[in-house]
Amino acid sequence: MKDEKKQSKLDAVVVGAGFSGLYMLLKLREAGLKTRLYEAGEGIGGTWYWNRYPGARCDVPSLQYSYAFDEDLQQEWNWPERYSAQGDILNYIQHVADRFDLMKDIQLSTRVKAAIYDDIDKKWLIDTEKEKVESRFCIMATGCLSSANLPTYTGLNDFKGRTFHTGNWPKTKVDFSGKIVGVIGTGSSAIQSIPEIAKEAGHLYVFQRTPNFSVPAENKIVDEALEKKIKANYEEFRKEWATKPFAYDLKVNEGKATSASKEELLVEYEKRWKDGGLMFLGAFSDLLLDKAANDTAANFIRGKIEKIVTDPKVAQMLMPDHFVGCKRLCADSGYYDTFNRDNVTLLDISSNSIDTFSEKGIYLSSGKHVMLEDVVLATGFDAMTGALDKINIVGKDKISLKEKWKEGPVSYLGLGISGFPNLFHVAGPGSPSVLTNMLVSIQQHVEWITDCISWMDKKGFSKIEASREAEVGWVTHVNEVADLTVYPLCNSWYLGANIPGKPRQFMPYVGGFPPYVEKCNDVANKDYEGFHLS
Ligand code: N01
Repeated sequence: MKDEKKQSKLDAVVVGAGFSGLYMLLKLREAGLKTRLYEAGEGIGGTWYWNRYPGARCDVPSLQYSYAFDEDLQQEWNWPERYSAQGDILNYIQHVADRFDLMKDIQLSTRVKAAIYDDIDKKWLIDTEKEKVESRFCIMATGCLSSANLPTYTGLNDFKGRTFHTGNWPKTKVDFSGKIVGVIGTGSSAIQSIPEIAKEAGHLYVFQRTPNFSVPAENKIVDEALEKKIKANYEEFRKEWATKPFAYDLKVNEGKATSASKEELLVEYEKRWKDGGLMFLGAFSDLLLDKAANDTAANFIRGKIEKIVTDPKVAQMLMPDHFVGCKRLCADSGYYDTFNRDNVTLLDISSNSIDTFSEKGIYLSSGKHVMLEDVVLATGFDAMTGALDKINIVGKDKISLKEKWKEGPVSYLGLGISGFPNLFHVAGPGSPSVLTNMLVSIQQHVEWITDCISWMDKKGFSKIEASREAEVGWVTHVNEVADLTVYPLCNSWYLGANIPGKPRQFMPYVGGFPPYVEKCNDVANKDYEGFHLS
């Protein structure tokens, strides 16, 4: 049958309309490339479009979690809160798209199904649901946490109540008033949504497999004096924040927990707990590097849980026994306190696991049936590689990316992949991405990619491809650095450990944002060392 799809020829295709894709579109357009962005969703915003669950908000301060590329934009925008709620971030993203007239080059509701490289004509053949496109470059801005992890419980489809995943939440408000609700999972999404759902629900059951460390977010309205101070010198502040390991103003104490006295530990942890947010991770310079140092932080948080939660058995169940930060530290608003409510019950599914769903709830392996009207799957994502796995990406040697990455993702700087010429990945595995302020990492990648393409055009190159040696060397380095920290010591999505059968490999680069930028700049200054150009 004749393929009736529209055919287009472009210089660049961008996949995904989150913060990465939108800025990528803007920069490539400015560089003179005929560019089009394809987005599966009905709207733009990526993470902030899909994650509309109650309580969803950012854990990086809003004045830093925003684009830095336009002085007028950063001056005119006013953030209402210290940590922005999902809706406010989505409004900002829409404002940016309107202000820079991006929508005209964005095609919504169009999933990219395949991208196949044609090595003879040096172009990507991209197949979307509606259109076939030929393009010199293909830029994957598909997000690190965009492919939902949906558990495959027996009987889930038979459940007659409503089922939601936090990462694919309905656009209209979900009313839990008086309902018997079950939340499965206790990661960041659960920890933000549980206190909100508990306020509405008739009864809330929390199904916990692994407890998580959380610190109070201490969200509040934006401090006007601070906003004024930052806006008076935004560029300088941004420059300074980019010199920090996490690419934002997370102040790391130079002192070590292992050489601090009990009193010093307590003073520092209390101060950080009171200030709120992920600043807690900077309490001591060895917190993420040394097990004994980390234990001091873990004990402090466990002590807080013991004080906040009135039922000692529940408090005990909520106490994690892993290292602080090796699963992403959560920032909450009243999470532990929620377990003091009469309408909230914590169920430990590590010892008494979910057996099957029934039409009216969940059977645990003990035989106990928990009656439910609504189920919220706060079960996270197939992180960093999941979104790419859904697209049939085939490189120059007819090998798919899924096949190439079957033992774990291998790429050069998280930007380019050997065997996949002219394909770039924004904030891919092997880059600092999820361990930093994403907005800063995204902008650095987008600008690096744009500079690279402009340089190629100037020099008359039509093809760029990471060398096998460069990507192997880089991934070895990424793993070596991770092994110096506590990060690989628990079962996190950073390692792919949350997805059955996914190879265990530490995916983000933990060496810090500044050294990573230095490496990227060095590669560019040496005429893209580690890449083959032709
Ligand atoms: O996902 P998660 P998330 N049966 O993977 C459990 C960012 N984020 O959506 O730990 C039962 O962290 C799983 O249990 P276990 C942030 O980077 C940021 O919460 O695997 N349980 C875990 O408890 C974050 O880290 C914010 O044993 C199952 C939970 O589900 C990342 O997104 C807010 C299960 C999943 O936790 C992901 O967070 C929200 C199963 N089959 C998200 N499968 C901010 O604050 C999984 N679980 C900015």
